[in-house]
Parts: sequence; C-alpha cells; structure tokens
Amino acid sequence: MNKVDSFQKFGNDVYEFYNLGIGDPIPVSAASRLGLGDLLDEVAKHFGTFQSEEEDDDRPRIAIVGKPNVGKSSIINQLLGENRVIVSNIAGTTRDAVDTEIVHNGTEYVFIDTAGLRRKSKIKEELERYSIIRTVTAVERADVVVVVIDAEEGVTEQDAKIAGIAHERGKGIIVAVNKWDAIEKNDKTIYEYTKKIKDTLSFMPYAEFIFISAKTGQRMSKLFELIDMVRENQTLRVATGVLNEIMTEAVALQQPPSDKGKRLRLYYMTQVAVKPPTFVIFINDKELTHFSYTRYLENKIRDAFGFKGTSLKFIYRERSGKEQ
Ligand SMILES: Nc1nc2c(ncn2[C@@H]2O[C@H](COP(=O)(O)OP(=O)(O)OP(=O)(O)O)[C@@H](O)[C@H]2O)c(=O)[nH]1
Ligand SMILES: [Mg+2]
Repeated sequence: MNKVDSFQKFGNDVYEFYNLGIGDPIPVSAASRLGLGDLLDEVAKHFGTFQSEEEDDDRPRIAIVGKPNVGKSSIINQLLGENRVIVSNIAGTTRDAVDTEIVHNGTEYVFIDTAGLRRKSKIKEELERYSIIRTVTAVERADVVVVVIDAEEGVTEQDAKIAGIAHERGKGIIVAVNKWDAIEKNDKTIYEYTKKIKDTLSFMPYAEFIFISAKTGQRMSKLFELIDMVRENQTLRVATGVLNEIMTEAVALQQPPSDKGKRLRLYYMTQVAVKPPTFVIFINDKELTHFSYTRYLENKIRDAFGFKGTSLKFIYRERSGKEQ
C-alpha cells in the first residue's frame, strides 16, 4: 500500500486491505520513505538459494555462441562423441540453452549450447530478443566463450555483435572458425581469414583463434587446450612488485599524456581481481587519462604476461594527499 505518508494517521486504514484476501498488506510511503525496509525484508524472504549452487560448482563452463546454423550444436556433438544435442540444418533448431557435461583428460567441462542470434529483419523481434537473452545468460554463466563463425559465410557484423556480448562481460574468448572442411584452401587462407576477422573484431585483439571442423573433428583436442589456456589466463595474478616495475619502465619509455601543462602521474598499480584480470592504477587526476595510454600500458602488461584470450580491465583512482 503506497502513499501511507503517516503510519500514525493512516495505519489503521491498511487493515481494510485484508479484505482482498491476497495476504498481508505492507504499508509504505515512497515519498516519505516509510516501510521500505520491511517491504525489502518481505521480498528477500522469497529469494531461493539457487544461485550458490552454480557458484560452488567450479567445473569450467564454456558457452558456445554464434549465429544460427554455424555449427554450435555440431561442435558439442563432436566433442561429446555421441548425439545428445539435436542437430539439423534448419536455422534456429536450438531454442534453449542446453548444458552438456564432457570429460576430457580427466577434467569435467560443462558446455552450454545456445540458440543462434538472428538478424532482426529475418525473424520476429520477439524471438530475436529471446535469443539475445539466452545468449547473454549463457555468456554470463560461462568462464570461456567460444564464438563460432561459419567459414563458408565469412565473418559478419552479426558475429561482431555476438562477440561483443562476451567482450563486454570480460569473458575469456576463443573465436572458432567452423566448417573449415567445406572451403577451398591454400597456404594463405588461414592468414587471410585471421586478418579479416581481426578487422571485424578489432575491439578484442586479444581473442584466440582456431580453425575447426565439427564434421571431421579437425583440431577438436586443440580446442580443449585453448580453453584451458584461456581459463588460466582469466585467473592469472601478477604480483604488485612486478607490475610496478613494468609501469615504471613503461612511463620512462613513453611519457603519460598532459593537458594544459599538467601531466598525468602514475603512482602505483595493483591487480585487484581476476575473471577478467583487473588492475587499479593510482594517479593524480582522472581528467588526464587517455584510452590510448591505457592501451599502451595494457600492451606492456601483455608483452610480459600474455593474458591471451582474456580482456584486461583498468580502473583509475585518484590518490589524495599526494602533491600533484
Ligand atoms: N561442412 C560442415 N558442415 C557443418 C559443420 N558443422 C556443422 N555443419 C552443418 O551445419 C548445419 C548446422 O549445424 P548446427 O550444429 O545445427 O548449427 P547451430 O549453430 O547449432 O544452429 P542453431 O542451433 O540453429 O543456431 C548442419 O547441417 C551441420 O551438419 C562443419 O564443420 N562442416
Ligand atoms: Mg544448435
């Protein structure tokens, strides 16, 4: 019951609402901020414990995402070695995310299959939105995301959009070019494909690449190696001492940007999180930061530690009390 601006004045009126027979009325006032805590308590009572279930599960989770018909389900089938996921050549067969457990070299992996994201013009908006939500949910649950591209079709803007979902969430990313058996190749083909895809996915230069065939099984065990590597990189921690050595050296090699006579100063860097590896840099003034210098620092860190397949996140903090 909203607008109960005074419990003293209107408190008794609330009982009338029991007549509705839909449980206890909870008086609140949004304007006077009354009763909101009680309302929240009531809401929180109904929270389940479903979330912790997956948090306790430390098996690697890999989401397979991509446009319709690129071969996502086929990849999982090939990995599994038995037909447990429905495969068909009609675009949009997989409507729901499906979890498949696969044991490889004694490690248990959970693969999450998703429905392909369609371009808006092709299907009803509703279905499009549903597929996006499914993909987003799968990506959020995953440690590593395999973005599948159809070698026959080549890379498209839609692929970039799908890859962007994983990139924005800081997931480990592997770009798998599937149906590699179906195209004609010479010794330049892999190079040309890689260049084209890197151009289209230029926002994630760190992504790992693999050229596979779900049909013939080409490089499927290599895929597991990549998944393991990317997962390790997602959780890699760099010691603060080493980080600051790299930072000091980087600053000495290339001056930080300045504006109106004031120069960006970097005092200290430390890694505060993994998945994705996240670094806090203490500086004098946030206004002076520039993405190109952040990228420069990122490249220095990558030169030293690789971090292949994972994005890195940088957070700037102004350090007060320091002379500027
Ligand atoms: N030649 C070739 N065909 C493939 C390969 N992988 C999948 N296909 C074919 O591509 C079609 C689509 O495969 P699916 O695995 O159903 O594709 P999907 O990405 O799961 O499709 P949706 O679930 O509808 O989004 C099928 O006809 C497969 O046989 C491959 O590596 N080579
Ligand atoms: Mg499928």
